[in-house]
Amino acid sequence: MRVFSGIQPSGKIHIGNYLGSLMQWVSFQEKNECIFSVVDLHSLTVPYNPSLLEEKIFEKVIAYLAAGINPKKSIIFIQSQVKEHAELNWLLSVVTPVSELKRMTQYKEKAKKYPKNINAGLLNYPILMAADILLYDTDVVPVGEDQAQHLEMTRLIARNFNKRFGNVFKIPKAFIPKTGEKIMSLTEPTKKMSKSDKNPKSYITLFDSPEEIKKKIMSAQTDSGLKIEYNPKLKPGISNLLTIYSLFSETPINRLEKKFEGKNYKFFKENLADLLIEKLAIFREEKKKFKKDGGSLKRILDEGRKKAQVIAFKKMKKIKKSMGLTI
Ligand code: AQP
Repeated sequence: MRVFSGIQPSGKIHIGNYLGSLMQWVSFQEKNECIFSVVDLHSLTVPYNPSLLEEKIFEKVIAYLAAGINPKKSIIFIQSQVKEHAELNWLLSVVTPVSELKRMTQYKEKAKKYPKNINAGLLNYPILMAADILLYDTDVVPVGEDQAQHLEMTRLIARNFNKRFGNVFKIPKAFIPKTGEKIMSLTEPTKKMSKSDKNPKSYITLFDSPEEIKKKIMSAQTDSGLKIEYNPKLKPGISNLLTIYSLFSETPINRLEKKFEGKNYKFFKENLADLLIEKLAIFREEKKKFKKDGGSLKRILDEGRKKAQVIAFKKMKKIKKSMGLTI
């Protein structure tokens, strides 16, 4: 199977991105042909600082490598360096209904969040995402739950295109994990943990220092109860922390409930902070390593770009031909 996924460099990569998406990539890598991109063109749709963008892009690549993505097995590349993504975005736009784009939850939420920046890119985001996926004849796309709607849109665009121009695209499937598909904010546990949240206490980044991790976990919002139990409706805060604990420790939630029976929230949070400090150490170490050796990061990306370009160029020819364009 061919697997494709990406993360946008819109902010600091957090444990939600890791548990919902990046961690799945590592398991897919064992038996599949995988392509992982830093989808930088997507991040241009919200306000950003151009002088900080490159650093954010490199940080995502370091996170991929530290998580266990092996550049000898999988392709790692930066989206904007393979021009076919932007080109296909345009071609797919002619089979994409505007009415469907306007229905997208992410578009509505981001338009509300940035009322002075409701740009066409924000509306067209799902078309570019479809281009990313369809360009590589992708079978499976591992993503968190928030991207399920966009994946459906990709499938719709592919079907529309195939109906009009012949059987050009594979119809990809989303892979959404059963647990960790939606990690919630630490400060407002009924809201998704998000990179672009203005409050840095709402998320734990993969590169946070031990002190930051401890502070954020200890101040995470919980209810006034005493019992450490999983009940997302009544106890969203503690349930979210249990989910995070369970995934990082590879322990089922019911075993954790037993383990922490009779213990208070403070004790549980201290344990969780220690666990995260230990599990995220690899990200801090790799970042330090690559700071000293930026050249090897560039080499990995160069190789990835070349491999992605070969696949994208070949596919583009086929797509353009099917549309009657001169190639
Ligand atoms: N809270 C989350 N829980 C589980 N999975 C999540 N993902 C995002 N948030 C959570 C998954 O992470 C991958 C990368 O996301 P993205 O960079 O494409 O952007 P996003 O989905 O919009 O994620 P953010 O963190 O909320 O970023 P901003 O704030 O910039 O919009 C995706 O697979 C996503 O599902």
